[in-house]
Amino acid sequence: MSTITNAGAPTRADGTISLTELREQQPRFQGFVGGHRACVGCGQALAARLVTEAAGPDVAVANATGCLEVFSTAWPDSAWRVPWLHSLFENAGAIASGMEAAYKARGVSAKVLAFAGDGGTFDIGFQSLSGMIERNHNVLYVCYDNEAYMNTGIQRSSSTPHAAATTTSPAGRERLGKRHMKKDILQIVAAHHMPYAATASVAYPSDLRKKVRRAMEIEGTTFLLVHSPCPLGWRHDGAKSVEVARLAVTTGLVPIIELERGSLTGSMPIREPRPVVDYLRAQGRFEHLFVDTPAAREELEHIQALANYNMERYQLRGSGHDARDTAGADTVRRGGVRWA
Ligand SMILES: Cc1ncc(C[n+]2csc(CCOP(=O)(O)OP(=O)(O)O)c2C)c(N)n1
Ligand code: SF4
Repeated sequence: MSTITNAGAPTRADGTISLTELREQQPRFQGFVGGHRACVGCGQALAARLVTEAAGPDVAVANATGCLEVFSTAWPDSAWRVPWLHSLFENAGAIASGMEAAYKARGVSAKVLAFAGDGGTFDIGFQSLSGMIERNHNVLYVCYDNEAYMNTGIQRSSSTPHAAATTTSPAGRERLGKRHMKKDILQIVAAHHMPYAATASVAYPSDLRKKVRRAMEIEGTTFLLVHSPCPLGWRHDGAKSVEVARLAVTTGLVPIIELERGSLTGSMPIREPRPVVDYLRAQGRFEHLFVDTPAAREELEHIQALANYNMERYQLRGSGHDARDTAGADTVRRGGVRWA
């Protein structure tokens, strides 16, 4: 049996503890467990773990195809410890709607969660997502946003940020990465008059868990967009995923906000904003912007202007008295045990 050592948990005389024993001692429910095949440092794997942990056992998942499904369900293994159903790329919203209606008809009390990547949400599954929100099914829809179609080889999606290089928006002499802007999916779903739509990041796990719990309490459709680094597609070291995700927030490029019935009701303040180049330089998908040409300089200025716009629009600039702190007040807990 595989063993690991852990300074924070009870151990055997030889200093080891079996994984089964460790899991049994964990105070938190784990709906998504290890043994999957995600790349090292995959933000989606971390996000799925945090979301299911916060959601608890009384849920059922509809999962659109994409990296999350592929790396977690390779026959004969499954990383899921809750009822889980495959959906197509284009219909997680429709499948989740049907599951919720079936549970209701049978008098079963369980919350349905729909999981999809940005390709399955912003692009190909958008029609069924929109229908589900309009009908106000009692579903929490979580989009794991890694900003491209990663599972099929890093093709751009409408969530890919402006100027990022992907295999279908390469950087070259003609163009510096993706020409178009990232679609503002949060405002688009919020325009359906839905009760709750929010953003979160794997760099802020307590905030993410809190939002899952808040969304679960609401009757009707709720939406959570989780910014989830992909070391393979973003081209950064897998050990730096949380650092990169945090920079996305502290530069203002990924605002962490809550919208209720379309109105802004919450935002994570940024006490010490960082320049966007700190975030961009950390990733190979933006490396073409760091050459000394007028076009590259113009792109960098443009991206900084986008971050400044977010800071103003959502009033993200924080002060020393803010309760939450973007400099890392949250620490990642592993399965309820705080590791030394
Ligand atoms: C209608 C349809 N088009 C294309 C595909 C192939 N396909 C499967 S997953 C995928 C990309 C998924 O991207 P995303 O939803 O962003 O998830 P990620 O893999 O990045 O997590 C594609 C293109 C498909 N299965 N169905
Ligand atoms: S390609 Fe990206 S999203 Fe897919 S498993 Fe690897 S790190 Fe995760």
